[in-house]
Amino acid sequence: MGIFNFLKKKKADQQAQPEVEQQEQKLEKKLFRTRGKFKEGLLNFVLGGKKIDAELLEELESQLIMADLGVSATESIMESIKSRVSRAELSDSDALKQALRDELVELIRPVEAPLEIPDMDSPFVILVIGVNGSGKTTTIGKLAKQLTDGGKSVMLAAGDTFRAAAVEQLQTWGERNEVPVVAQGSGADSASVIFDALQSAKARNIDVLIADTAGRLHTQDGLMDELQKVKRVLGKLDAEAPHETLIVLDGGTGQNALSQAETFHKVMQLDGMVVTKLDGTAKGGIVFAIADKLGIPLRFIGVGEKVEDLRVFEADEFVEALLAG
Ligand SMILES: Nc1nc2c(ncn2[C@@H]2O[C@H](COP(=O)(O)OP(=O)(O)OP(=O)(O)O)[C@@H](O)[C@H]2O)c(=O)[nH]1
Ligand SMILES: [Mg+2]
Repeated sequence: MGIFNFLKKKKADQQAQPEVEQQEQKLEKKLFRTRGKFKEGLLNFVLGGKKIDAELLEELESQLIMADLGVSATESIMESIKSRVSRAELSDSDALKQALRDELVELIRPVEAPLEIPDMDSPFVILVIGVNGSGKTTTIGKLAKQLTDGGKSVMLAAGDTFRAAAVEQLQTWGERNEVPVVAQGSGADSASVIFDALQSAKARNIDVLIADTAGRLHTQDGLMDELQKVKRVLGKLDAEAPHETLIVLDGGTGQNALSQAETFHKVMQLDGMVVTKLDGTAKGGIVFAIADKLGIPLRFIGVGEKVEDLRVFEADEFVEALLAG
């Protein structure tokens, strides 16, 4: 069983107990601001038993766009809702709300695919990429802690050699969680740091190596070249590595996050995504836009700065939390 399925199972086992119900509510709490933005207008205007007519549907459409869902995700939802209206399946606003909920879940269900870390002879390598400030290093720290708590041995590679502070930030996370960090001085070659780390992880029988990378270099092309080089060099030690190329996106940046993911995907072929800062003023709709456009597994969402604020993404739970109250 993959470690995150193990964590999910643990959660399911506990579900009957009231204390875990509180945990469930936590996501709602965490998404409190995002929910405000997302629901503002979206559901409120449907309240009050308004008749479902063309005007109301048009209003719904523009609210979805404003919530950051983007045009194509909005269109796919509206198409389905309109056809249900024309079949007279949605007679009142409650039915419309339920339909909206269902459509939202359906849109993101395909990207609900938790990270599975299989038992292997050599380390499972996670290469973490994304623009500066998106939350890469923080996400690595949280992930490292969750994995070690789940019984995996973890090593970190300080592949963001662009900023001296980046190495220190990763080392702090490492010390806090008693996880070894492989680093060279700032200005070192990122690919060579990560290569050394994989060699060392192999020698020490480490289960998971997580590599941090820079989010910004002097030029965007320079960054993409560097990331490709990291991938190439890792391939020399293990043809399958990196096993997971994981992009971290700041949910607060709206449609920018989508275009970043597209750019990185073209160059690096992403295996998974993390959307962070959904506890902030993000509108939340970006998760739907990304799911619709890219269809890449959304492994985790970040809803705060604590270790437990990195959560396995679950479509139902996410929509419930966004529309709660
Ligand atoms: N509220 C909130 N803050 C977050 C979350 N994830 C990351 N942050 C914060 O976002 C800021 C940037 O995070 P980093 O992890 O340093 O981002 P990075 O991608 O490593 O940035 P660079 O190293 O500059 O490329 C930090 O202050 C984090 O604490 C989240 O889910 N919620
Ligand atoms: Mg960083």
